[in-house]
Amino acid sequence: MLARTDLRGSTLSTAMLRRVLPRGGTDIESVLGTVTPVVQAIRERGVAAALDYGETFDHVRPATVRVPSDRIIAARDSLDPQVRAALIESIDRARVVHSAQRRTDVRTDVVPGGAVTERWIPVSRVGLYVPGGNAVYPSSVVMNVVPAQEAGVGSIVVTSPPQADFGGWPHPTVLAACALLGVDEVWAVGGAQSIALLAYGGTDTDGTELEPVDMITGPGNIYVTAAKRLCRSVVGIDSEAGPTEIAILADDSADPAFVAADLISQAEHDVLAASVLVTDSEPFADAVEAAVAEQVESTKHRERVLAALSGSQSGVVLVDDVDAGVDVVNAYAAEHLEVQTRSAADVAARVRNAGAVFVGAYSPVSLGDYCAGSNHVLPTSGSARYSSGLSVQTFLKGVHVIDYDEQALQGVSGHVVALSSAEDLPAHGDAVTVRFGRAGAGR
Ligand code: HSO
Ligand code: ZN
Repeated sequence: MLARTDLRGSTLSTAMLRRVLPRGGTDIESVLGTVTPVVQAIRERGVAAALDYGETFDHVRPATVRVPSDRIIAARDSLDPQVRAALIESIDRARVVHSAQRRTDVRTDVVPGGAVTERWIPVSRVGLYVPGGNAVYPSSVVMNVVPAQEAGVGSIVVTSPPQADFGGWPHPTVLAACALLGVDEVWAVGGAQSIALLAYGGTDTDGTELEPVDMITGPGNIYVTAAKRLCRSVVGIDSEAGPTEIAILADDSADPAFVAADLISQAEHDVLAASVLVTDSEPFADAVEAAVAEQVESTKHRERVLAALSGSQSGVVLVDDVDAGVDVVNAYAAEHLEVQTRSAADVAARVRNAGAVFVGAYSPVSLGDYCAGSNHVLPTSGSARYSSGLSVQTFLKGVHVIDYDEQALQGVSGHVVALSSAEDLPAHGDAVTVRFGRAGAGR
């Protein structure tokens, strides 16, 4: 079911590789017409409009947008003990990794009396969207909240669709994850309306204010992504995430059953998910195909997985050798890249473009999805060529603080004046020379 692209014997440029490699695409433009009036309505009518849309799309209208805190506590207290233990482990590991990412302010003495300090200031208020839909994602709560908290973000709100099955509140496992993380502000609102409400704020049905946020993170479907694009001018947006992707670079030393299971694992997310195997061994590719065919029969979401694996975004790419495979995966820039080859760590060290790299037979993507300590919010659709996954850095703003004394300014004043003249902006030069009693010297 995995289509094959045979690149053996060909030397292709990166641009050509990008054209021939399997890749999906979501057409955000195509839903902008649907989403624009939603964003507009939330802007004008706030909560009332959000609840109206929720009634249409989620078939439920919660009493208030803000989830009462006793609901959140109750969800935590009735959480399955095994899930609770797993979430706590996931949070602890993520905290260890993300707390190590914290940055310190850096002061540079450029000249005596002239210093530039780079200060790292957390975003004040962040909104995290947690989707409903195909799956419930308490793990995404962890992956978004932990770096924000470790960055020092003071105010965090989680939004998630109201669920008719749970009394109009978000899924209890999502609420429980919030409680375990110490997040007590959760809004029961989903989809595009959720993004717009985070961006513009509103007044809840009981009169309490829902404060707008400074930045929105979190995954979502095409409508959520379109709403993020439309709200970009008023609020910071982490990224426009596309369907999830796994690429596996493997040689014949890998276990076909492991590789097949990993390809299936990410295909489970979405019919548009991409699973791509890059290998230099045709017999190995055949063995993986056979293992996929066998495993897919007993997998719970068989139809979804089959649709994803047989889509044009998935496939097997045959290459001459592992070196050529490295070129292919660098051109592809997968969200997740597994390296299951001989000397996997050495091969992985040559990867330049990937959201995250999973080394060897015992670092599957699903470890990273939940419990490696790494973040699972990663760049999709080839954007790993120029962007990174979610981290503490995502929630920090670098601010240069410039502190020169009189002598240090005077020492460089001639250069400032020369550059201001060259740009025909003499008032810039004057703003320096005025301090030394030579106003107008820059003209
Ligand atoms: N693989 C997804 C994250 C996820 N998997 C959440 C399971 N739950 C995108 O990195
Ligand atoms: Zn996953």
